[in-house]
Amino acid sequence: MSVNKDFFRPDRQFNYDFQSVGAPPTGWTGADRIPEELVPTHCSFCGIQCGMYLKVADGQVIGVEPRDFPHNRGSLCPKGVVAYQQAAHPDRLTYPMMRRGGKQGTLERVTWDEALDYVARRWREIQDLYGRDAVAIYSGSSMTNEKCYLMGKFARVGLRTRHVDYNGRLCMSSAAVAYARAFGLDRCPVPMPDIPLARCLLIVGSNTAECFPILMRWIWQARDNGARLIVMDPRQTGVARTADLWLPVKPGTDIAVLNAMLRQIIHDGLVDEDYIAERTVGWEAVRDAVEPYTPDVAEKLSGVPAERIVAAARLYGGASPSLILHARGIEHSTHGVNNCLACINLALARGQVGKPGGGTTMLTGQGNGQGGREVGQKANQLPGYRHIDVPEDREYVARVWGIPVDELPGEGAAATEMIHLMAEGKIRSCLVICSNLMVSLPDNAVVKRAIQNLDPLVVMDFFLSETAELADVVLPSTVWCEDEGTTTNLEGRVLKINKATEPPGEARRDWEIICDLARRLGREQYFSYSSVHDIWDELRVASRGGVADYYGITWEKIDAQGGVFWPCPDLDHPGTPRLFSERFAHKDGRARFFPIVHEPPAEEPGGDFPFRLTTGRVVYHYLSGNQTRRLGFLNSQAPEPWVEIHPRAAQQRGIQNDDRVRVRTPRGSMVLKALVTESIRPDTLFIPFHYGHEQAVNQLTNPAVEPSVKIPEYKVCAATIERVDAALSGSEPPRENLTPETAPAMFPYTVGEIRDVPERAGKAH
Ligand SMILES: Nc1nc2c(c(=O)[nH]1)N[C@H]1C(S)=C(S)[C@@H](COP(=O)(O)OP(=O)(O)OC[C@H]3O[C@@H](n4cnc5c(=O)[nH]c(N)nc54)[C@H](O)[C@@H]3O)O[C@H]1N2
Ligand SMILES: Nc1nc2c(c(=O)[nH]1)N[C@H]1C(S)=C(S)[C@@H](COP(=O)(O)OP(=O)(O)OC[C@H]3O[C@@H](n4cnc5c(=O)[nH]c(N)nc54)[C@H](O)[C@@H]3O)O[C@H]1N2
Ligand code: SF4
Ligand SMILES: [Mo]
Repeated sequence: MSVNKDFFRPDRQFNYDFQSVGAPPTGWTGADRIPEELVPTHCSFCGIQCGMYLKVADGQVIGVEPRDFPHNRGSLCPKGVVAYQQAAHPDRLTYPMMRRGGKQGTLERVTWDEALDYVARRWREIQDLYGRDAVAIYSGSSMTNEKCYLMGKFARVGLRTRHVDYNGRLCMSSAAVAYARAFGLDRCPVPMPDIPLARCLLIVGSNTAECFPILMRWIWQARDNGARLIVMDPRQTGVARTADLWLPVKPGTDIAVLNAMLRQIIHDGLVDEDYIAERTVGWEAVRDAVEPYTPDVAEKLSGVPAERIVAAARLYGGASPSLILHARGIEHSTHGVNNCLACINLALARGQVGKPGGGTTMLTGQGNGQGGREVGQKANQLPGYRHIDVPEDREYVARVWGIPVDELPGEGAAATEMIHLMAEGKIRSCLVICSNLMVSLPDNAVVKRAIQNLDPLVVMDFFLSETAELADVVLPSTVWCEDEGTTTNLEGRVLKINKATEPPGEARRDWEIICDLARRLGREQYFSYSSVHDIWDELRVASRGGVADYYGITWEKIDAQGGVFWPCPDLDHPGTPRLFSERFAHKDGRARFFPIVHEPPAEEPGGDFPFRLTTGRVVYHYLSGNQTRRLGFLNSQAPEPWVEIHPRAAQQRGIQNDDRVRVRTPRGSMVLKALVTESIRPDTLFIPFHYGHEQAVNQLTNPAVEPSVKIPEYKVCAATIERVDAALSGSEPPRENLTPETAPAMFPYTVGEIRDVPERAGKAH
């Protein structure tokens, strides 16, 4: 397999003619057509949300053109260039399906009436027998704000269940909570064009070049201006190869390094005492907490050479403005919140947060990862980042929705906990929208058994995902360019997605399907929207006065300004690109320090499992791969998963490049190709997670979660690797034979309150 790393080079010129980027889908007829219309919109994939024009002829999207938008300045990455090929793809689901003959039966074509009547009837039966909370919604953030908002409202008002959560739980819920705790507000504080102002960039746990290719242009610009670059990652990723300093950390041990850096900065006299005194609370405890982390102690814990830690502290501590960019490498951890808080401690001690080009930022992953977590589809949240347990928040939203406040359910289970409740039979039916949890949740054998307990499992998707394959009812919906609405990108910039074409066959828009289900549940009066704009206007009002206030954002303003940053509390307000320049969002205006100590990952290597297995992404695929594995060019570049292993480790085990190997963890095993590379620590293995069935790395991952926000520890578990011929001759321990009854025991957590509430204004988030 060849992974063409040149694709994310900033100087590469993309040719937007699709013929240069691989074969179009079968049946394609658009190659020689002249576009009649250019529809301005944004990419369907990552959190950058690059601006693009879709070329339309005869009502079909036939290509893409650059669009000069403030944050992507006309560029697209390889995924953005072919995103449009999803629309006319022959694999599109074009009619509803239901499983006949029980769980072993097949999915067969039905009419919309049959499918929706059945679902509504079953939901009524289940709720009558087992209570309202026996039906759940598992939602996603690759959808517009309007749809994410609707899913939260549909759960609470349509189904009146408390169980609604979404895939952001798996993504960066730990970072969101860290920001809410430290700053009182969860949003990236800096707009992308501020990045070149930084004199030093510290990238912690992000493969930025492959996951946010277009952000790299801002990083190169900072580098051209002389900024220093430090990258902390167990792998020498594309961006690490260009860094001044690479910190090759053992997966799961970043706190040791971050604390040692802060200790060094203190000893070097580089803390900003005035800033600490005027703008923060809690410094003394942090100063004391980091003192034991000498460079030698940190080296022992993290594997990063002590002198590199000192060098990093001096590079970072000697520059201003300095910006820390962090992502899932530290957030997918059983101490993910603390990892982020350790980054924040560094930036606050240096007086950076609130400075143009300074501070910390999380790199939000999904297309609408930011908006999806503030419009009310989280288990404990109402629109506007309001909290479902705060009486005045409940009253406000109940009033907007026109329901008595005591009808509004309380907090539900986190997405990871829902699996537990399904296995226990407490959740009996679930609507999965915009998620492919058979690929994305950890330890997926347990997930499979849990969701097979559901009757019915209802999946709304536009391609038959690995999860939809197991569904009892499949509802065909639309790809992003068949509908309109807004997304909020990783900067907090609200953008407008426009419709370029109509849904194929009988496929229907998600919001129309949801409103139709609400009608069948007898809740029509609360879902009588005639357009997406109606939903947007209600969302604006529902968010009004909340932390994430969208009230002043209109579609017209988005067009006129090139996006609008929230908070934007009234119609004359221009929006807020930079946060915290004067004050933080806590009541007293100050940021919070939190003393953080190193904790090991939930599962450490040892005995039969000597390696640390970590997982993540490659530039060519998006998340569970259900979309990108169907796009010819992208799939041709990375058609199957591989495991990265260091030459020294490979030699010890007699493994050569391209050998087939078996990787095993306490939960399962998989066979795949070895990629022998010096760019990974010798004690670490890496597998991309974009593949399904026997190619899914989530057969192996640890379902342990962060105790307060329940994000899984995707980034480290214990593993072993052997050549397949060696593996076959050895005896492999049999996997425990799980039944739905024994499955819950596999989840080392109990269902409880999600403790992501900062102290501000009682429970304001
Ligand atoms: N091409 C592509 N782009 C994407 C996506 C995609 O699927 N494909 N998904 C989008 C989404 S939803 C997200 S969340 C983002 C994710 O964006 P990133 O977080 O940048 O991507 P990941 O590959 O998950 O992990 C980042 C890095 O963390 C490293 N890492 C592993 N363990 C540790 C550790 O313990 N400490 C440190 N410091 N680093 C560690 C891995 O080696 C990896 O290089 O990307 C977004 N963009
Ligand atoms: N091992 C491992 N596992 C991981 C991660 C990791 O790094 N390692 N990363 C985690 C992260 S950060 C994330 S964000 C999750 C993502 O996990 P998922 O959310 O499960 O993955 P997606 O591929 O985004 O799934 C979205 C599904 O919804 C469909 N879809 C897209 N848009 C729409 C829409 O508008 N409407 C409808 N109805 N359907 C739509 C797509 O076709 C796809 O099948 O995976 C997590 N899992
Ligand atoms: S960087 Fe993200 S938003 Fe931009 S084209 Fe690539 S996938 Fe799409
Ligand atoms: Mo994500």
